[in-house]
Amino acid sequence: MKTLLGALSGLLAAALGIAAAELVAALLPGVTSPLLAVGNRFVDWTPPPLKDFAIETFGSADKAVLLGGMVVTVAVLAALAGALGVHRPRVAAGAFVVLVVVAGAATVADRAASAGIAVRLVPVAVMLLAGLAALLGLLHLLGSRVVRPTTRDGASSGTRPEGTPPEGRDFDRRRFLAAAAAVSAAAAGGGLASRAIGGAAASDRAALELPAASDGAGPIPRGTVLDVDGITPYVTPNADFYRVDTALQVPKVPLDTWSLRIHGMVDSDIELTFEDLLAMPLVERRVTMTCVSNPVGGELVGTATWLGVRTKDLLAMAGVQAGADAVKSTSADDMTIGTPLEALTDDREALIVVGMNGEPLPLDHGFPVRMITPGLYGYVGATKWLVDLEVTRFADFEAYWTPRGYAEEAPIKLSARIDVPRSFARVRRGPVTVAGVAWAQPTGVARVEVRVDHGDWEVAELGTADTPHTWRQWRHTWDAGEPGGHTLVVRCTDTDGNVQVEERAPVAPDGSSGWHSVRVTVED
Ligand SMILES: Nc1nc2c(c(=O)[nH]1)N[C@H]1C(S)=C(S)[C@@H](COP(=O)(O)O)O[C@H]1N2
Ligand SMILES: [Mo]
Repeated sequence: MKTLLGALSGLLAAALGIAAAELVAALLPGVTSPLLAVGNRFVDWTPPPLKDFAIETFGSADKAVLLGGMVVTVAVLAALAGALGVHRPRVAAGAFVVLVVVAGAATVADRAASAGIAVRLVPVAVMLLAGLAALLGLLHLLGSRVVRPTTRDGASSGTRPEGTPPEGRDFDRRRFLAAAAAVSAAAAGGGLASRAIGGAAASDRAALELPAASDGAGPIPRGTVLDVDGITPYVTPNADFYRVDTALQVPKVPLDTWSLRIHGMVDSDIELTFEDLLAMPLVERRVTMTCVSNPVGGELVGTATWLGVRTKDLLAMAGVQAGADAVKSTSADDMTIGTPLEALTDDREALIVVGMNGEPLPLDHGFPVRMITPGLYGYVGATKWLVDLEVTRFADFEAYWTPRGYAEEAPIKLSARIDVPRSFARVRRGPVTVAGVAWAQPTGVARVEVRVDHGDWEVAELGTADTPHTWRQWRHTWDAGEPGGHTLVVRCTDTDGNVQVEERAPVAPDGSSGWHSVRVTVED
């Protein structure tokens, strides 16, 4: 019984320590909470193959899985320490200090933190004091103080040390429970308060009304959207848009704290507020975006209507100097991304984006401001929570993903995907609709072909071309005759005549290649 209450004391002390640290971290600008800092270490140290596995297996839930695993680990360790602490409070305190030191090291090293070291350590100190006080206080109430380290023989032989009242009656149960309830309430209160503080960005977003574009995306052409059951929608709703980033907790950037610095190899440094940005000419463009981690046939791809300022207009304001070939962008959570200067200034119209499908950017997708660079994988051109653009040279810096096994420059490879029928579907004999999407930036999709088993390639029908930077829906009618298993394969060709290659490539270092296929069974 006492062991259980000791474990409970450990758990509650850890909860209070973490909640207090979260609250203090939320109040201090530029400071990462210890829990997130430890998580960020895991994210940064995860080898790319494991990261790709996590993205493929858990999708956008990868972060929840990591955080859940951390919470369970900390809970188990804290409960163990508390249980041990019933007889050995010093050991429990020591274990707690070790956990805090680990969290402290992660906090000091955190990439998302911008405050000075001393300030970064404030939440850690609070965690130590609050957690330790709760732990020792609760253990004290359990009556463990009468066990002195010198009476070890008594404890280890299983008999009670001299002077200890019998188990179960040796402590004031009411006082312990009252104290435990108080610690729980304080932990819950701290947790809720720290969440509420993060709400400023959300309420700014809710209240924000973006100006209209002076140069709109225009209506979607007639015939672009094909009427096929189960095909990917031409424009991806925000709620369904894939999400890939290293942020365990989405950076919450209130509008009045946001600014964009443009500096480096420029004639004059500039710093813009959100208002300054909105005062510039806004354009709206439909662009398909995808992730380098998207496997053949994968779902990490979407199309949205983006509203923003042309990146080249912003760079021109600062005046790019000769010799520069790259822009290093930095986010509020200190992600760094390197983009070829040319991709940001040529006629593909890279954007500094504020709106997505008629709304302010969702918090998950970079509120208040992100980059969208048509034709480049997200990790080299789509910085979310953007705060800094440095005009520079590739030779002079290394972006976050570069030492992690990904190419410095990565244009999107052309690709086609079969949406219907789904893999392992059972279909009836007769006409079967095969359909999906294909993308080939920067020139656009010219042709999509479908092959059944080892038959001839047959040309599919394409939705009307919208822009070279948006995908095209396609469909084909297959006359399914022979009952049994069949393999459907798709490939696309761009308007320059480049045909999608059959050769399989993994996602690292610069994106997957290979034809997507699905296996279906024709029923008798
Ligand atoms: N700050 C920040 N921006 C980021 C990332 C990130 O981890 N942090 N990931 C990039 C990657 S790998 C991709 S594919 C896109 C994904 O954008 P989305 O989540 O809006 O789809 O964001 C890019 N921008
Ligand atoms: Mo990505």
